[in-house]
Amino acid sequence: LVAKRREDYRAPEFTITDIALDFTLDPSATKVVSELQVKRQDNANAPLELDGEHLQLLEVAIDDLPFGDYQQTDSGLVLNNVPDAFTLRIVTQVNPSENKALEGLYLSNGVYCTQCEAEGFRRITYYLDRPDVLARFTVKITGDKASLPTMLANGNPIEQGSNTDGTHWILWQDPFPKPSYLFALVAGSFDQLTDTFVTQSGKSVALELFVDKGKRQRGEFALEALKRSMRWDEEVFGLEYDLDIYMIVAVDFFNMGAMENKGLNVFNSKFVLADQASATDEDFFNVESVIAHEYFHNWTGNRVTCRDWFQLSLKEGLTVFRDQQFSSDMSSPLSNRIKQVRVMREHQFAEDASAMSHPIRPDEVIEMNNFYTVTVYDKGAEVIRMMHTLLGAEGFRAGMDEYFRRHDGQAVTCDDFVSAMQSATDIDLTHFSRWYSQSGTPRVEVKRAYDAASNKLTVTLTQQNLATADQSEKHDLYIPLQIEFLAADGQHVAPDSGMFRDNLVILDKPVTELTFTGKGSNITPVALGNFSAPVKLTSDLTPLEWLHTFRFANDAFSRWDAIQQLYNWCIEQYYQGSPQQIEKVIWQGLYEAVEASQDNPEILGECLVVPSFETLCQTRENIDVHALNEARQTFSHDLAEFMSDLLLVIYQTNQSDSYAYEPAQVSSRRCKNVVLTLLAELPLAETLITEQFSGSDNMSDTLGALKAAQQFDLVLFNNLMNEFEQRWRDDPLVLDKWFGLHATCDRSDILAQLTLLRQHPQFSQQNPNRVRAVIGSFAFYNTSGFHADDGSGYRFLTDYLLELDKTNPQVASRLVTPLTQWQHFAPSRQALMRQQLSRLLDDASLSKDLYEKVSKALA
Ligand code: DPP
Ligand code: ZN
Repeated sequence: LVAKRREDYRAPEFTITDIALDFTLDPSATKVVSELQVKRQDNANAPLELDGEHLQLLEVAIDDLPFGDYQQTDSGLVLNNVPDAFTLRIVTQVNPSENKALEGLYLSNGVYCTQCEAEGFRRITYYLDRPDVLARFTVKITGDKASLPTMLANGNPIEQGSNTDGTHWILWQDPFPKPSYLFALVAGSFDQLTDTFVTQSGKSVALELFVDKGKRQRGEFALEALKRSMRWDEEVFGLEYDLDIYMIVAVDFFNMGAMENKGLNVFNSKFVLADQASATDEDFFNVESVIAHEYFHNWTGNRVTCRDWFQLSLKEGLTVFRDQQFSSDMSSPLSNRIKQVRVMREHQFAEDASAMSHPIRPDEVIEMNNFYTVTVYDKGAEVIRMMHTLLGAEGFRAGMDEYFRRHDGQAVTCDDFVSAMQSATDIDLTHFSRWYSQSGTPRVEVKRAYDAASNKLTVTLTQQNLATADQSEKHDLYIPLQIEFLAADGQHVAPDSGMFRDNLVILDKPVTELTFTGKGSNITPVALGNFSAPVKLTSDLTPLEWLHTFRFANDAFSRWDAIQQLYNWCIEQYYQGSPQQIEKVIWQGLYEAVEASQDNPEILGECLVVPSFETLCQTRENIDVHALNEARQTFSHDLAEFMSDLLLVIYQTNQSDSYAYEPAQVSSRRCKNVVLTLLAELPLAETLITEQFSGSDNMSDTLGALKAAQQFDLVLFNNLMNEFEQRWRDDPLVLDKWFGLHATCDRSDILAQLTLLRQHPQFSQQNPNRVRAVIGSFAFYNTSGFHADDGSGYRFLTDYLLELDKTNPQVASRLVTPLTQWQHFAPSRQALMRQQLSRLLDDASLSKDLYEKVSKALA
């Protein structure tokens, strides 16, 4: 298996200007007739090499004459001696019901649907399946009228009719040339929600949402979210929708979250269906943000697309940034920012420290599906955000306008994007653009030195870029660091010089110094405000200075982060076996910080979350997993005990009357449930948990009670879980929460539990949501079970992956991630993990998805 390299990109030798597809749907033998208008792009006499996999070829014709001068290979079809411009007709047959990989055309609960990004279209027909070939699509679908009343494809429906054999047909036309990865087809029987959106220029757009029969009411929120997204993109970026109709279909079997196919988004039902009874606040949030994300792709992804898949962050980093800005405008900037940073610190930092480390624009890929990563998406969004910080909102908007002016209708590169941004202001982005090519998490260290003789304090900011698995040589980056400085009385002070802007300093060399003359030695630097760059920060602040920061910093994120740093420090004392290092004044300071924030449930709720085990791992080496996990637990317990009276008051004051999904209630509810989880460390929590569970009128509180019960004890947990299962046993989407809670439970018989869960009537190995809920939750979040000292957790995952890989390599490859992230652990544990990775690599039939990750992790 050889990797493809970014630097080997070559423009296609042929292009396809038009494609007419004709589908005759059948569960096991769907016929696909494809008629392509092909044009040679260069003068060479090259053969036409089309991509195609898992296809049964029935017929090839050129300009209406049968054509025989071709070879079929493992990966496609090579046609020799073809003319410079011609019509190519290819007839293939596919088997949707056997397609368990969920790429190409497959059946999801009786619904025909497609997933083509990145390279699924080649499982439908032979084609130039690459994003830089843009064609106009016409799609005819013929199917059984009774069972498939709805048949959809991209663009607008232009003709339809019935046949005498009980089938009907419809013809769709998409006026916008597009790459094959944006093609979609859906056919089935749905409940439908409809609405209209009038764009800012007065054009009326039909909105249509298709959900499983009986789920109409659960789709209402998504439809409203869509309208909010459409309005927001007009207001903030001046971007209007461009077709007459926008459709969203929810399907139950889906590898990813959702897919932005032109005019016809296909969604994992998890990110469409939501109502008070069945969805948590977090679910509502995710639905709104994924709806927005896919909608925003219409411009950043579809109108301007990627030249090649190495450029994936061009559309994903940018679109994640856009959906983050939207979510922040819809609710609250602080909790949004914290959510984003948690993803970075828990998952992206881990990836960047692992063998899968790659720049946001990767250089080498074996299986593209492996690169839909937190690095490409979330670190990619952080890189866009830094540009936004540097250019300012206006400069950024000007750059975006220029990007669309230059590239609408084109397939372009990350360099093209940066160049458009460059044109907007005088800020030189040359050095900055290194963020696209360099992997790894930079470390930034803040240190102080005071010279009494000259009464001068020097703050030294050092950046360090360590070698990663994929790159041994590193360069200094261009890091925008938001920073403020507090004097002992809490007043702000400014350095003598050296700031790029108020509260912003640029680190563009190994060491940057800021000095304070005549202001004494007692100055606290508050660095990385709003998480202005995706870096790991270390500093010489004392525990009391973190508390000082919490009291006086202007930046809300820095205030939250100060408490997190302090927790981290405290947990370290437990981990080192000397919790007595945490003096009374620190416990007292934490108490007062919480007490002083009672009127702000948003920051309070976030501050009462102790850093996750995964986050704690990112700043440590040679970790003793169980000791660290226990240190974290014991600290949480002692914290809860120390402030139990206060926590009770907060719990009681954050009770809302009747449920609504709106920012103030969401913050208050979150605060209440975070407090309940902490209180679950103490005996008094039992009544609170039971009462909240039985009195709850919404899923957030129900789930909050279950999580607290999981923390509290096994008896209570099992009782409530059984009750929950009775109520929701026929609702797989809700039951996923139940599966996940069982799979993350800290208990010695966890593997037996997992085996039972796999036998549950609602579990299905074919369904990615179920698999993620059971196996994914266990591998990613069950610290004690997954990391069992005898290696049984690793073995369990490996056994499962060996099975799953045969049907769905894409999902298997996602779930192997925790096993590949052994770098921070003690050597004996690394050996156990590598042992299981070797078992995977020994499997001769391993998919290239798993092969790529496993072989790197063992290198
Ligand atoms: N392009 C999709 C998304 O991120 C993933 N396939 O929206
Ligand atoms: Zn996306």
